Amino acid sequence: MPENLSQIDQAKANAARKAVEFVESGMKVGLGTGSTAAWMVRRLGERIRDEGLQIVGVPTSGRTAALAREVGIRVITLDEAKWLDLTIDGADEFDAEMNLIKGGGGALLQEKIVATASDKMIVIADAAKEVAHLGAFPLPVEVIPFGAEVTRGLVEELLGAFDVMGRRTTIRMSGDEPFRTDEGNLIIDLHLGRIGNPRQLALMLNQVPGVVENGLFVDICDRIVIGHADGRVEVR
Ligand code: ABF
Repeated sequence: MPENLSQIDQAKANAARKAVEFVESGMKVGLGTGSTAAWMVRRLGERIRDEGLQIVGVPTSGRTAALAREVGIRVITLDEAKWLDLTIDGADEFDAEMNLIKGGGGALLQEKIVATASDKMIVIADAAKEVAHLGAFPLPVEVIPFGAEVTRGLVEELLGAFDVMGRRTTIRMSGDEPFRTDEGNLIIDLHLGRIGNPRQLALMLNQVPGVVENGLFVDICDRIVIGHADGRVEVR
């Protein structure tokens, strides 16, 4: 591991290292996206090189696929794998019930499909991502480009029926252009402050035509490995 890491990067790297202990030879592993997941992918590469660990990986983004190949992980598609033993991925927020907000990195759609197609999902995160109530982190909603402003209006209308603190929405940008996901879709970020009922909101958002998926992960995560700033790693 490189020296001079910030405390937060050290915490992410420690959590990733611990989670990779759950990976065994023969497994088909879902590979998450983001800076914490990148530590996990690199650690898997080390185990392949040093211990002869034999796995195949299904990446959740183009970025992760490139890194996985670079570190020597055999990459296959989800359809080739059919089902996965384990997915390890980061998160933007998690609560005591292991509900998550994901998608700050824009890869929530593939992340949710891959995690759902896995026997187990382990989240890796630094302790700062734990919250009493989800929602301080803007909730990403992936929408198709056709009629995106109309879809956004329908989402705002829907929010009126929910126990949330704020209802502002923004289209995610990348410089002067709307951000595009790996599937060519757009992301609407919902600035909710606090989400009273994540399960219900997750279900209802996906009922809006034009919405492809949302970043609330409810009943998907089985275990969370938390890296603390003082070097401790906690497994829940
Ligand atoms: C992915 O990466 C996303 O779902 C989440 O948005 C993000 C977390 O990023 P990081 O690990 O860089 O904080 O897991």
